[in-house]
Amino acid sequence: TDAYETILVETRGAVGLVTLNRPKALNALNAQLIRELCSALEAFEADDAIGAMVVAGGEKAFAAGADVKEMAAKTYAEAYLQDFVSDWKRVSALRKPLIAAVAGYALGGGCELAMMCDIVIAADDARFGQPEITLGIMPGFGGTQRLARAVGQAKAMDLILTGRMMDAAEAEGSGLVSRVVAPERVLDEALEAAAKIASFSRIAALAAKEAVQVAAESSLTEGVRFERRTFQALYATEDQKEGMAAFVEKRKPVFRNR
Ligand code: CO8
Repeated sequence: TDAYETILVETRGAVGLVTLNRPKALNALNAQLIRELCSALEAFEADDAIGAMVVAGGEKAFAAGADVKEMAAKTYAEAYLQDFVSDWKRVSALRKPLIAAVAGYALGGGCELAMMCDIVIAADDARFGQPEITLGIMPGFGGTQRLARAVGQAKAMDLILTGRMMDAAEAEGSGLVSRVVAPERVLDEALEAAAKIASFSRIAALAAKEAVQVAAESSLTEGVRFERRTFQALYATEDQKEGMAAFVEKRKPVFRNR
């Protein structure tokens, strides 16, 4: 982890924290940062001591988008042959819960990164948008799809076609954001939520995340079927026995992730 140059990586108990750290460029997401972020998150994913992860930015920006200076000269042939931005699949493939702590700008790829997280905690000064159209392009890492699912077609079209930003209140009201807090609270709020998640049965947490994700990609009947089978499967875990025994015995459960 000492080798990372564009991110800071630390653990807080059972929570893995990655802080984007290119403040002079408002955390613009260049290829190195994307590589380092994916590696750090995958290392937490593989670490049995970690139950949930937080990705945070700085005070002024979560991330102001893909690095425009790095992308400016790219040709279609390069973009196609390098499968440009496909690295991002690694973030959405994570099975452990991932929380975004967003203060300041979350634009373009920064907004798309936030939308790849399972919970978005925003400071009341956060601003979200997909300004790609102002650069002669369009969102490239899921923005058209995830924003439309999160906030509906009417608002997604408005944001993507005009490039305007929305503030935290509008983002919360339209379903993009889970919670809005004061800027000085945003990181702690995210870390506390992650610590809470990490304190539960890991099997239950991963299964619940997976089931909610299925909702975006299936019919109601198929989704409910997946949920029911997954729910039933949890009765095969020791953690279910422990969680319910602890409730009945009025004590705290000790989950062992088995
Ligand atoms: N790329 C590269 N550098 C950036 C970026 C960016 N996206 N955003 C800000 N910076 C740099 C600025 O160039 C400036 O550097 P310098 O001091 O060397 O001139 C520094 O950060 C500070 O920025 P500003 O001086 O502009 O700060 P302001 O407070 O005046 O403005 C804004 C803040 C409004 C956020 C402004 O910086 C801005 O509009 N940034 C660009 C926002 C944008 O268009 N983002 C979308 C980028 S395209 C994209 O994300 C495509 C996604 C496709 C998928 C790929 C996923 C990674």
